[in-house]
Amino acid sequence: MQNKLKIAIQKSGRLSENSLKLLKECGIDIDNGLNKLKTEASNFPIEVFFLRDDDIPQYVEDGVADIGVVGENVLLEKNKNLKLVDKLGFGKCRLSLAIPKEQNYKSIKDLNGKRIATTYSTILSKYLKSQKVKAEIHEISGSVEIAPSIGLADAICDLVSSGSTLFTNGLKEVEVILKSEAVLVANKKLGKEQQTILDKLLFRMNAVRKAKNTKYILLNAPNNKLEAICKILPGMKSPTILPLANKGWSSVHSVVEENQFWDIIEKLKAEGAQGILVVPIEKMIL
Ligand code: PRT
Ligand code: ZN
Repeated sequence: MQNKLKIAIQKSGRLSENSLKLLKECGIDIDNGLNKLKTEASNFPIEVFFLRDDDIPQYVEDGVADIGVVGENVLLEKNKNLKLVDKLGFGKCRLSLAIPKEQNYKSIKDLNGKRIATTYSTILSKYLKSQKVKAEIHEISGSVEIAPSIGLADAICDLVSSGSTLFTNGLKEVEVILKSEAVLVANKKLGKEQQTILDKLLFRMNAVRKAKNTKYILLNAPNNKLEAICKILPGMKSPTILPLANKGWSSVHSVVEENQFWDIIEKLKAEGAQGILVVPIEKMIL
């Protein structure tokens, strides 16, 4: 049997959909039938394990899975000996300290001697130590945001994305301890074959990412403006220029980066470009 790369992703939760999407965008067909714990891709040597996110670092460290997708927050909290391979750009959130909104807050020193409820006791205790604050950490396993209102704690340390959970529970965010997003982690001692498959996967992931940040652009320009227009459009090597049936005009094709996009369009228009078309790119191999 051919060796496979075993990847652990969250079974059901905030990272599940995007983790599967990531594989799909890399052209990997996964049958994720309901309640399956394990499945194989039909067209790529990969096996997928569906697990609770909290268990993924341990499974990857033990080599039960070769690689995994988890939030950086979970990775740091579990503190396992893993290799961080890539940041994935989804599942963005922050781990923050929050207190009841009516309370005054000047600095982290205000938490000296206070009780803080969290599910992130490892990260929190390191942070408090670095800030030279002595507080009592109450580790609980869920519904952290209600701890102050039921008298269990004076403050909480929890994940925040929109802030609406804090708001509805009468809390305000006072410190950001960590900014987090989903990451790809790997076992530190991958076998040779597994490493080769991982490299193939990373190559595909890069091609997808580059394409997302880039647009294909087509426009028509009078020939006497071509030089100025080509200077604005860098392209992968240089723009492609094709003559139009309409004499004295050409069609110019190139790729532009998303973050420079509007800037470039304005300059092109100013130089007399017309009929500008912008098309998404699916994959980009350099
Ligand atoms: O069952 P399993 O253990 O696998 O899942 P889980 O319930 O532990 O995790 P899940 O699915 O809630 O989150 C998985 C990962 O998503 C986390 O580890 C983070 O890396 C990331 N993530 C991104 C978030 C959030 N955003 C988020 N907003 N994880 C949790 N939240 C929660 C937060 O705990 C709080 O209760 O959402 C609430 C706050 O959201 P806002 O929008 O109201 O601020
Ligand atoms: Zn979890």
